[in-house]
Amino acid sequence: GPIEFAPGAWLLPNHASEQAADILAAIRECVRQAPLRHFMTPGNKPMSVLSSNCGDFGWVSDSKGYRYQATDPKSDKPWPDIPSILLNDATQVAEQAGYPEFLPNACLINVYKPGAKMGLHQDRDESDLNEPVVSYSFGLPARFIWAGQTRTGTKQRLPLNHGDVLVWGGPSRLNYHGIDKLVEGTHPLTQQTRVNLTLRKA
Ligand code: MD5
Ligand code: FE
Repeated sequence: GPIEFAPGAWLLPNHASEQAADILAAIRECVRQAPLRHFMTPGNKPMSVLSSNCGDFGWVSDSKGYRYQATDPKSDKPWPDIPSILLNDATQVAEQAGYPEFLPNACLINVYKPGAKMGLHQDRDESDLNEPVVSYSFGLPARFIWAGQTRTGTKQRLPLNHGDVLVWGGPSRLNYHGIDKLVEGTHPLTQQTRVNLTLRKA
């Protein structure tokens, strides 16, 4: 069952494994319309993950900074809709964790290949930090790093496996976090990758 590993932060182990194939098929259609790309950091270095978005808003990064925007900068077209199977599940999961009526309008799609990582950061580009974040892990396993309210605090590590779902809210919403360098492997649904879907209210 669900594990509250920090105040307001829940891990639902294996929650989405049954729906994984359907969710991933819908996401494959999204990235056909809005292709994966390496966003550039504000320091003008390519991120190691491959990214795209679905939803009314997408998280983007370039030399001008991080922001949410309604169109894909590659095409200037709106992002694809969030697949209903994913949107409905995210609302349910948030409710189970104590955050009723979560209606995300942004879903960041991050694809990790072996060697890709995510440095310690806070998710603070959203306008209402009282809204939770719901995050799905599919495919290859990863080690989640989580550091509390400061970058320099004690780091805890949490394995994230295929089908695991995380909900962050309340006092844990601004915790620093990242992903260790992905280890080589192969998964029947995602081949040599980890797929992370992070749903937020922009
Ligand atoms: C991942 N992705 O597993 C993570 C999952 C990202 C990102 O960090 O920004 O794309 S999201 C984990 C998360 C979200 C919001 C708050 C906290 C963690 N937290 O307070 O630790 O690839
Ligand atoms: Fe994050």
